[in-house]
Amino acid sequence: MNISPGDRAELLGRARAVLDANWRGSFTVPALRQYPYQWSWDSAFIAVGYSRFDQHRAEEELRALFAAQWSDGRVPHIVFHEADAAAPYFPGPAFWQIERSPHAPASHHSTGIVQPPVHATAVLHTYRHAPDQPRALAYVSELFPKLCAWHDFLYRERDPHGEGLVYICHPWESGQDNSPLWDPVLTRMALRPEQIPPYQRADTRAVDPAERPLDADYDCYIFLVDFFRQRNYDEGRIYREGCPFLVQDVLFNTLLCRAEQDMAELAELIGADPEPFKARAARTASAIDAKLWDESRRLYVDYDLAARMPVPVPALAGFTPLFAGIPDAARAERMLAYLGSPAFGLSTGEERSGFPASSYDRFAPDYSPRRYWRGPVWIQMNWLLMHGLQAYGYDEHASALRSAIIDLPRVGDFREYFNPETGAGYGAEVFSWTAALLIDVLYGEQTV
Ligand code: 9WN
Repeated sequence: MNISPGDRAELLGRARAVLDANWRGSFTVPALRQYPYQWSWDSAFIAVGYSRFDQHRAEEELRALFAAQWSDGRVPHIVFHEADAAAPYFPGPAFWQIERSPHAPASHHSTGIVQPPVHATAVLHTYRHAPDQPRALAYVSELFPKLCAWHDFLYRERDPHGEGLVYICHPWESGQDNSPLWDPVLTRMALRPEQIPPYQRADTRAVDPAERPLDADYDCYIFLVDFFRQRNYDEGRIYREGCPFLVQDVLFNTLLCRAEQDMAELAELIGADPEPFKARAARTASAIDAKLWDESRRLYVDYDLAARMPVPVPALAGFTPLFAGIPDAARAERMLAYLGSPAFGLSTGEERSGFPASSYDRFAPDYSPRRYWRGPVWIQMNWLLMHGLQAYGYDEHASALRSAIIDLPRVGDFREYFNPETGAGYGAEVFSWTAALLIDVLYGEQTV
């Protein structure tokens, strides 16, 4: 990577300042003005960044998140640690009403849904980079049973047919809120006004509405939260009583598979049996490969359990099984023919233009370079794919993604997501995982 030592030091300083601004003493908010609480998968990526230079914060980050774990093992997607947050957020604790569930902790306010399970992966990074290894090992021992309970929750409550694939029941659970992946499901919901509880959005106060989901999307998000709270967050009832959103998502299952692989490594570190984790990871990998692969489209696609049909949408997430080593070499080669094309801005050589990788095929009719998960580049997606491509030996493509992780904050600042054509930054400002993963990548370069 062509970055001078001076530029590297300056960029690292700016990235650390972002994390300092968002650090709340025991955890880090994604962005003070837009997301003033603790988010689950954000904290995992943030811990990966801290692992490079601050063992204490890396450990505290997930410790704070798991302090709000429910007694059934679920790790909530937001923990509302502070009653008086720095900015308004909707839906807050009063809307979620998690006290309706017997499993919710009395000690913390949180949401009742989940986000992708990147936590075991983050704990492994924290261990590997820790200067104080004995302390890191104690940390692994402390987190290990909590991670077990978390993954057990997913396999127990979200895999009704024992397929090795878990479902998500809300777009927010995917982390890719308004991805075109959900359009077929949300359209089918065809909500009537009286089904939607009254509410007021807070997310478009600080961010241009053109960069956020539509009101119609929010109606569906809020309807679903209401559906869950009416059923006291009872997973069995939510499934049996006709939840319209039940999706076996490629990204979520891939990250679970990788997390189980990483659990096997964590188990070995503390003298526990790694085999059950290896077996579960292998089962999930085979299920993803068998059920979610789309041969004609050359990527993996989600499966809509409620409608019993695949969701054939060309989202970038369909390539993430590379991160868990799921496709064989021949399949990976087929994927690369598509991923490495102008469709995702990841072509090499003369065809290259703009910044990889757009979150949605740039030639799809409803692609938008600006609207959230419908086209913009997201740093954590680049990071996942960078690792995946590297493991398969696609060094040139991996290196293009790494360059984008470094260049985008320089062009578009430490924003939440970026225009794939111009690099302009959008969404929340002073955004934590953009900084954390940049730090990880810059340190990685120093050590390879
Ligand atoms: C809802 C915090 C989160 C990320 C998600 C991203 C966005 C929230 C929102 O922000 O979602 O969870 O209000 O838009 O889509 O991936 O975890 O950074």
